[in-house]
Amino acid sequence: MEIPKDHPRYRSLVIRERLVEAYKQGILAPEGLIAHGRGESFDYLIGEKTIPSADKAEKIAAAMLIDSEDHVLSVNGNVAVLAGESVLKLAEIVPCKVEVNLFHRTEERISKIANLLEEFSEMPILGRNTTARIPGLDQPRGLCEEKGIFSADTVLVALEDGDRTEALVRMGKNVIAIDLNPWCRTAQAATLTVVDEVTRALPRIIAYVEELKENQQARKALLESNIMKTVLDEAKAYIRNAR
Ligand code: PTJ
Repeated sequence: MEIPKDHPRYRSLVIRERLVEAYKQGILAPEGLIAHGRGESFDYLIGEKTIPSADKAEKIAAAMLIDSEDHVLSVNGNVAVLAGESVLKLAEIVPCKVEVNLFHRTEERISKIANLLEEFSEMPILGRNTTARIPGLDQPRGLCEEKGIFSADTVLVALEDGDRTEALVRMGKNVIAIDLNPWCRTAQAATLTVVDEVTRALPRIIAYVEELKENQQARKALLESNIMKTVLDEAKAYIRNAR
């Protein structure tokens, strides 16, 4: 469908078309379209912009990623379609690994999503060779790579399912979540939650990685600030007071 450039909701409509197209190609799960609608409703409530608490969380996320030893960016269908290029850019500058890990897992979708991500970088994309399992997640979505999510100390997830986030935290990992709904289980369970839209959040985290990479003192101060949970409460308060 041709979307007129002067339509007041041009960007939103273009993104919807992209998601529908990805669904037709078997990259996006049908449930991904529903998930996107859930996200859009929360994005309306925060004014479709990065709120101050998200900005703080994005800066802490950058510091956490730089100072982790073994970090993985976990990618599902929605994240690949919406922000695949940003994921690879972040992975290259941190640097860290990228693994496809799906809720509605099929080998065909894993392969299609990995192929899509490979268009943005020459980095190896993990997720095809899953020999490990996240303890307590018996469904196929618990499968992961031994040298990827399974052994990581920090995992960044976006638009993620609560069970998997909780299981990763139980494994002792730092989980950085990007999710527009501060009340969802992922947001509650994650070590740090960025309440922002994924296509806004990732470029901002990239910019903070660039800013903080050579500034160990600033990173130390951020990581010792102990505001991981405060930023989530601030996002909830922002939405409560928004309308
Ligand atoms: O590709 P798969 O098979 O791994 O499946 C991925 C989906 C997204 C379908 C799966 O993880 C799922 O069903 O997710 P949920 O449970 O619907 O949760 C999605 C969460 O992401 C919700 O809390 C939404 O508010 C949030 N969300 C949706 N779109 C965005 C978002 N958060 C940030 N940016 C978005 N664009």
